[in-house]
Amino acid sequence: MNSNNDIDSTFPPDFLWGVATSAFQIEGAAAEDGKGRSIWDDFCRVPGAIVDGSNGDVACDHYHRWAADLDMIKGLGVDAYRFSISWPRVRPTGEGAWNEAGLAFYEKLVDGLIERGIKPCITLYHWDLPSALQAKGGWANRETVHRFVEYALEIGRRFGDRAESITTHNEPWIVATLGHETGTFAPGIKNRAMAAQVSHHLLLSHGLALQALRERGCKAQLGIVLNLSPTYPATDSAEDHKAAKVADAHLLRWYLDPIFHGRYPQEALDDLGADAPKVEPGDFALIGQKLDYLGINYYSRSVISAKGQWKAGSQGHALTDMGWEVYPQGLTELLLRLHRDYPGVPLYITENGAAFKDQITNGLVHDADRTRYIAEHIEAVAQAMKQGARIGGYMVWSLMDNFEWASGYEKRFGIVHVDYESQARHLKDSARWYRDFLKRQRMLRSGAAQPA
Ligand code: IFM
Repeated sequence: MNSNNDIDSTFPPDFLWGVATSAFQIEGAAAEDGKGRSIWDDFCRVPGAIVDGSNGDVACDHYHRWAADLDMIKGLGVDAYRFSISWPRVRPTGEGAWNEAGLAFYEKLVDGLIERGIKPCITLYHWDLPSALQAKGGWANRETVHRFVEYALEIGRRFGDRAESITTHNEPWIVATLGHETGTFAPGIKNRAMAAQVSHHLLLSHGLALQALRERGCKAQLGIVLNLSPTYPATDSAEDHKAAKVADAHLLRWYLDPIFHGRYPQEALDDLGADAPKVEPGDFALIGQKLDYLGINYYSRSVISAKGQWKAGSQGHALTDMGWEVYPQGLTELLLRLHRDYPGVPLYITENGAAFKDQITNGLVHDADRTRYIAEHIEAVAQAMKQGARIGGYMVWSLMDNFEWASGYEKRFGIVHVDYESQARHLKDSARWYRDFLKRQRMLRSGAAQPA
């Protein structure tokens, strides 16, 4: 890669390039057309839960602006759009009657994408559990697993023939750990044993949904998306190495090992002790359904110090506005490790991107840091592919600025700027770079251009 962020690798012709969003973060229309409440609607009302006191009531108003947003996506020249379905929009209480008006929105979205030549990649669960299910215990209640399977089957029945892929869960670690252990995300619970049980139920619901969708002949590719932040010891000391191994067992292997190897990692079980989840006979066989793909959300590495003394950026790496280190080589290393330890499944980068403080002037945003971040990570993917990893696609997080959970609207991840007052969208320089990069990739593939 040179200083203009030109990437000289040519990706395979069927490599899937995309942009990603999620329902709660962009849709708004929180109480429209019969939509039920979600745990995030509730969490946003908890004083102090969201940094800027905001909520998802309007967000990017995508529910009303979807057609123009799809035109914008088409203009970027991507192959695929990854979005999530709001469970309470299509089944307001998580059980009982389906909400046809809510389903009609996703019908329009899916058909609108296909009309524009863009592949719909659906995520079923991107964190917005119907509040009515939370009132019955939420993910800590094993019954929720069955409600999720019903939801997955209905979406599979309606969209499975048109969607490119259906992902069960986005980042179950966040749901379990931030939602139920640290309590910093919805539903705001602080209980380590419950968090471990929730993680098990999420995995079980994933496996059961995959099994049920396949039994019904669902045509879409089926998989799961994990946030995989590789862990590194802060120093060469034995304590830091040990702490990094335990952290890795909690964050990466906790979700990968049950799916691929039929067990939880012993290091994490030892650390959990009495807080380890209750696993019923046969659960691991259900969880271990074959994946058509594994989605990886990569943003940064985690550096682990046994004494908790490590400071992000102390080794000279730049930080994003989230305070996360820019560490593209971590992505290459992660992909090669996955290729080695969990072979046989195509890997997709389902999220990668960065929040930076943007300035908009006359509709222009010169987000050089974000452009460089994206280019460096695409290059990191290319490096992993050159060394043998099987990667099927890459998606930028995010299409546009949106509700960044507990950070509210203060952190901007979009390659498109959103003015939340007027809802005007403006392509940032990073979006223009991505669009031009994709154009060039198409030319390189067809032999009409020379590598940079
Ligand atoms: O905005 C989130 C997204 O919902 C899940 N992955 C990480 C992103 C950035 O924090």
